[in-house]
Amino acid sequence: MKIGIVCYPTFGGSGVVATELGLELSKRGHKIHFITYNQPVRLELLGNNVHYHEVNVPEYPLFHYQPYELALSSKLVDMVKLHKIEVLHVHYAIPHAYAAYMAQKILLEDNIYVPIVTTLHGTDITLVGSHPFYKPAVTFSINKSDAVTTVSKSLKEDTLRLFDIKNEINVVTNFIDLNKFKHDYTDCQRGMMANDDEKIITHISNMREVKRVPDVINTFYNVQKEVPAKLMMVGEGPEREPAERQCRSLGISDKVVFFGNSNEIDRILCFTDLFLLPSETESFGLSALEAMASGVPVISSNTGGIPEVNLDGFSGYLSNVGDVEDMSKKALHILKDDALLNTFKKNAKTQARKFDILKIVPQYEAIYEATLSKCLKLG
Ligand code: GMT
Repeated sequence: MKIGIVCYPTFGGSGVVATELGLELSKRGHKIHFITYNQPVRLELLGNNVHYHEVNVPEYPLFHYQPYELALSSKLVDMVKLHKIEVLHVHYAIPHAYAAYMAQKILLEDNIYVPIVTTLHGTDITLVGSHPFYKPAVTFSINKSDAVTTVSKSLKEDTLRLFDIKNEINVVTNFIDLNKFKHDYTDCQRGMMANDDEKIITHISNMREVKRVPDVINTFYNVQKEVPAKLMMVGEGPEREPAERQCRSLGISDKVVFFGNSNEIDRILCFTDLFLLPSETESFGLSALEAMASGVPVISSNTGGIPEVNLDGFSGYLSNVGDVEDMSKKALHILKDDALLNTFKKNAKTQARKFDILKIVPQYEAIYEATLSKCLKLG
């Protein structure tokens, strides 16, 4: 199949999922066309089956806001015609589903029907999309998609609760390429980051308010009082500066490393003992799954789709949002007992295998095929 993928090309989870999906589909013989404003950060290899088409938005001083949706719709029209793209898979409703709908309508003028598959990722529903300023357009574009998927059961429930949805919603969970997280634990060079007696705790996010970064620092602060430990903070965002200040005022700056954005997540997770994800809301928690695939147990909040990913008492522990004391207690429970830590590490890997890319990608292929045959039937 020839598939157009529209996504945000940044470090956010939706862009990562879209990129990994495209790469796996290309390995399975599909021709993939990424259409976005930058080359997606995890997209390193372009080849016979993987193409990238840049959406350009010319700056014009008259416009207070440059019209990205318009440029994207036009690019989609051109690319569908030029490369005979059969399905458009758009990740994140805003503005991608809306722009794709416009492209679909424009193409109909030339008797071309391209079905749209929309994958909802979380904040497009729970935080931004349900805002009254966007809600009518988001509802419309979800209802007009030929197929809609959410990345967890929890996000499906949120979507049905927050919007007037007429379409069927399929849950296709996020996934992981287990081969990318296969480590040899003797070769992690953890000595570069910590002493032998120190445990390594990691947090990875785009450091927005929703990630509750201060809870990460406070949990670590409690843990390091009882167990020698280092904290790895990976990612960039508005909460990074305040977090650095918080570390200084708690007197733990020498124990915390701020990496910024990294393309070496697998290497960082390789030497990690415990992962923290105390988010306010999280439709899935891809970073927790990446940690688990590396054999790292997760202490997380019990919000949104996280309990579908991190199994309480098995791959880690869940706590109520904001309950730093409970998260600290549970982190210490795991970290103080090496045998228990090893059991949790093994369990984390076992749990991650449920989300093997090889189990999930065929579900998307089936959806593409269903939309195509529906279109053929409709003539
Ligand atoms: O919250 C983020 O880190 C970014 C955001 C995105 O759209 O890229 O992530 C959302 O989609 C990810 C991939 O499906 C999910 O794993 C995240 O849980 C979800 N974030 C939220 O729901 C807050």
